[in-house]
Amino acid sequence: MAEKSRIGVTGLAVMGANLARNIASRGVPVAVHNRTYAKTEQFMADYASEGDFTASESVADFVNSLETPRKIIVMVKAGKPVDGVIEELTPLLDQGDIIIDAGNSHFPDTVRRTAECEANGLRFMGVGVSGGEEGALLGPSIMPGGDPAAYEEVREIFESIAAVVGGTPCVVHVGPGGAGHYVKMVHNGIEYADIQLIAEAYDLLTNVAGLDAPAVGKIFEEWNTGDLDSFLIEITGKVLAQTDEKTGKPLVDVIVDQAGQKGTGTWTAIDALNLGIPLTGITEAVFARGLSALRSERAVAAKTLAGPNPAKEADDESLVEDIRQALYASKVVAYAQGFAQMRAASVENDWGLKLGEMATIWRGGCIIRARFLNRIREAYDEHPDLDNLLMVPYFTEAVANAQDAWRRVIVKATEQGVPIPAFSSSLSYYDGYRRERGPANLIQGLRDFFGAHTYKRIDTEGSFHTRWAQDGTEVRTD
Ligand code: NBP
Repeated sequence: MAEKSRIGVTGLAVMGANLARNIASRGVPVAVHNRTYAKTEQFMADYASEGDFTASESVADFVNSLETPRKIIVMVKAGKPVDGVIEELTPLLDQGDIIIDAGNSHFPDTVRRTAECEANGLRFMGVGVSGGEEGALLGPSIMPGGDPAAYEEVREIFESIAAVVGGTPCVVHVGPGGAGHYVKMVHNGIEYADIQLIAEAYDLLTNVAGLDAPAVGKIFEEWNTGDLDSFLIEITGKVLAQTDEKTGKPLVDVIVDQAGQKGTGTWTAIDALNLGIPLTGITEAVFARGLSALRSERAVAAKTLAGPNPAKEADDESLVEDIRQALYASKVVAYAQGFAQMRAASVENDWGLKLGEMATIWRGGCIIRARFLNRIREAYDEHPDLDNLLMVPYFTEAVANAQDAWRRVIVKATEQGVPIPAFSSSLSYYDGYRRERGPANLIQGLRDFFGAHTYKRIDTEGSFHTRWAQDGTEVRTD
């Protein structure tokens, strides 16, 4: 009888195939399966020589080809397909077997699936995997959630396939239940904010500083040598440097300005709204993609709605440096918000997330990998219960140093009619957060006027209502 495989992968599209190859490349025997058998056959034709793979056509044979307790990575399209695969696997599995959903599942689904599997005597793990197809093959950032004992059984394999930064693998058990997919969701949300901020900087460098795409590309290349050093800044330089073969123009200039999305940014924003956490950067990034999608409406509005008619300015070195600083400060705010959201979710769900570890495992393999995550890790190492990243000296100073430039850029963009929703909402968040007294006193007054929602006083304990439309007297309501 053939030797049993240590782990199985079902779902051999680009992510599953590359993950299976990555695992096999570490000398681990891997069982592979895909709903459509032709894909499994193709996989074996292309990669069988790379490692010890056992391919099966039926789910039953796949399950039987695994040593027990079985460990099965499900890498299929998120949503109903994951439930379908679990339903198919469940009657074929034994008590204690482990189903690992490594796709981009929505965390409430993971919470539900964990309970359903537990009721059937199975262990379930929701695992975030970032890094796209190249990451899956060469070393992703992995965010495993679920039963810690189940994680111990796959830890060695996960640590061997993850990206490594400074000798530390980019994987750690994140927390129970839906914690892994939650952290992956916020990772993707931060990715939205990062990309939107980069797009705003590109817009300003193009439409305010008057530079062409290759020149902007060189600026990003230069920025990638400093505080902004990150995968996304690096590939921005490369994308802007690309020439279109057909027209000879910069390729970005012939790409339609409509951004797609798969929904993880929206999930992050909705969850922040549910938690009551201000998450302006990520949410504005989602809205900006929505606005970009209204291409035909924008074409009409461009001819109808008045703007300030921006005059292009010549390349101005101080403007370029101002934009760099505005980008950095806005990025600090976006991360501060994303980490505050994870903290709130951890408290709400009792996940015990260690935020410094999240920064650690995002330093390599994933799309938002960046030098700057080292600073975030250090901040949480020193202050594990930090309310807000802006409050540690490194970030307090970084934003204080950048704020004049940040404000100048926002004034200039606004004067010239260039939209900068993520830059400006990040500054408004910063200004709002650093204010001891804001204007919500008036909001409370209005709410009390029209709805008797009551208010609190700065000088006395208790709740009060004023009979605004009657005799104007104040009554205590508690
Ligand atoms: P896709 O998300 O395109 O899914 C294709 C796979 O799902 C195929 O193996 C397909 O089998 C299988 N599948 C479907 Br569709 N419906 C099924 C069903 N009812 N039962 C069983 N299998 C079913 O693949 P992907 O791009 O490799 O992504 C896999 C997961 O990883 C997704 O959750 C994705 O969001 C996540 N992810 C992707 C990336 C990326 O860069 N692409 C990065 C990080 C995470 P078939 O061959 O029979 O149709």
